[in-house]
Amino acid sequence: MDQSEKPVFSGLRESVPSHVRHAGLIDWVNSVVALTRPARVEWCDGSQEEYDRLCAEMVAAGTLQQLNAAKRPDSYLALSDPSDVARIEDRTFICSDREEDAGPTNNWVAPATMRATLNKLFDGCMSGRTLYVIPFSMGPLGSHIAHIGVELSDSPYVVASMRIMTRMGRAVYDVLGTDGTFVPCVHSVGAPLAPGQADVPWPCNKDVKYIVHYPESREIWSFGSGYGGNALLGKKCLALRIASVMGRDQGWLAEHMLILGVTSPAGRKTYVAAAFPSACGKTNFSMMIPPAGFEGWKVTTIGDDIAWIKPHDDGKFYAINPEAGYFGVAPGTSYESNPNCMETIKRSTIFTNVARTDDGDVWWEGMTSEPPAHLIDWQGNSWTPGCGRKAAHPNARFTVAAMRCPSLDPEWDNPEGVPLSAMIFGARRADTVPLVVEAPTWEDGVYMAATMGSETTAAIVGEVGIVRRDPMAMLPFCGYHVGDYFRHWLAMGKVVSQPPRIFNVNWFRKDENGKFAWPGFGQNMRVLKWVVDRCEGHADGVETPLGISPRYADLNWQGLNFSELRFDGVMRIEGSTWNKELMSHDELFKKVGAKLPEALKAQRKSLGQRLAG
Ligand code: SAT
Ligand code: MN
Repeated sequence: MDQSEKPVFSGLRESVPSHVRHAGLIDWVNSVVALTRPARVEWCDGSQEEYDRLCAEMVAAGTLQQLNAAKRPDSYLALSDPSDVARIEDRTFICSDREEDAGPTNNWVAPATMRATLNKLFDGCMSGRTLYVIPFSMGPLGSHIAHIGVELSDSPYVVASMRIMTRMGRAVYDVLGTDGTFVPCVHSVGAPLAPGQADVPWPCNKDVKYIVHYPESREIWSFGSGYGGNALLGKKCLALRIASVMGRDQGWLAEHMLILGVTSPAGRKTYVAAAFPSACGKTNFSMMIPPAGFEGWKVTTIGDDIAWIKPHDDGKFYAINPEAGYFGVAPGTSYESNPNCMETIKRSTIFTNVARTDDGDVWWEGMTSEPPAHLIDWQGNSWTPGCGRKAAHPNARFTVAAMRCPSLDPEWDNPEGVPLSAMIFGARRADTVPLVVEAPTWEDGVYMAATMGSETTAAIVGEVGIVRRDPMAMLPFCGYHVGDYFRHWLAMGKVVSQPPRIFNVNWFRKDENGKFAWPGFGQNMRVLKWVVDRCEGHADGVETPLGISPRYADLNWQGLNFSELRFDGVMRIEGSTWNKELMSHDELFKKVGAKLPEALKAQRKSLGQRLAG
């Protein structure tokens, strides 16, 4: 395009609302507008009116379909481009000044090189579109624990989703004042519109995608994708990758963890955080309803994906959920697996890539045992049972406000957070890893978490079912060198006098017929109760080479027919699989290289001896 033809946006300074008084922010918005050259700029206020108007505009554009208001009030369905359905780890970059600060588990490009690449891509990339200015807070607005971000995006779907997932809107500017700190986040779907060019329902760039973080200047730039963690930059990009770097520098932890509260029949409350890789049941676990046999027990939800964990004066770690909504996996969610979630998403929800029923509601695999006789699938095609295709994409999602969750913990919004008694690390493993083990010490626990392996899921673009090491379930989310991250974890255990106990679980072990050997979902309460009782000092266990485990008699089996034989099956530690497992720990440690802490090398040695002995 000839320079003279470029539609230059003018008069932005005049269009800045009077409540935006932050000169640095205005200058930055101006510079991004000059670079990306949108047709319009909209300063979002986060109001219901704005949300409703944007949704109506998206319905008119074909991006959203309004669902049947009687069946699913105030709810919408978005069908993404088939090339834009999940996080793209191989296009995610940590551009620290020094390569060694990104480490062996991150993609690294020198910041100057990356800036040159992105400058070309962002040049004019918003033409024909609206640039939305989205102010948001991760964590309660104005709380000392929260961090503010401002996302500039050319996607109205991102605006609507950010309003659900974060504290988004005008009040953020009051907190920012004239010179407050914010994380600048720039997002474009990477699909400029030429004059007169018709838009598509889900604009994205099929060929070029970049999710870029500059940890030193704490900036995020995302190009080409409109989906989930690629585009809602407060979530994985800010609250995990950038926040993990802040945590390293400031002495706290940003983790891929749900947070839940367990109340005993006697009214004692224990808070637990649990890390699992994407699409391994964090939302289900965080909203669990205790099964028969656990009368009087209650589980309440603080968060389903991210925890910011800080040392507190009383010698404990306190955790907050920086988010305000859930971007959860729909397939498999049902009144059997997660009734609280089904209630949460009954209304006011944006569904992405699920199937649509003939009466304008939604459906996905596992929602009901019998599929409807006819559906429109996630690609917009007619679908019947037995047609051989999945109706919903396996990574189909719902986006819904936390406020809608019936099990929401009254403390979920408390800026002080909740005191953690336990941390659980879990992964998806068909074999090798037993149902539950407690680490005898913090260091043992850090080793266990650091060496965790999990089968890949549809939450990431790539092959599903491959076991890979996923330290602390943070492999795709740690914004710095994984060796420094392990060191930070080891050090954090010494910062407080009562660090949480650390447990390792595996809900996904399979039996000799290839079926899940553990019933999972609400039955996980049996394990959770043992965890909580261990924290309280009144549950027994036995020492195994991996740590402390319950015997059959140490768990409450009331209300479930699960024999001791089957229990032994899910608890078994087999020499042959553990030899392989240790080799894969060694591979990870080799990859971590010179920054691997000595304490973890010592742990590896002693684990080898215990398993051999
Ligand atoms: O797409 S997201 O990154 O937000 C979901 C996930 O992978 O956990
Ligand atoms: Mn996640």
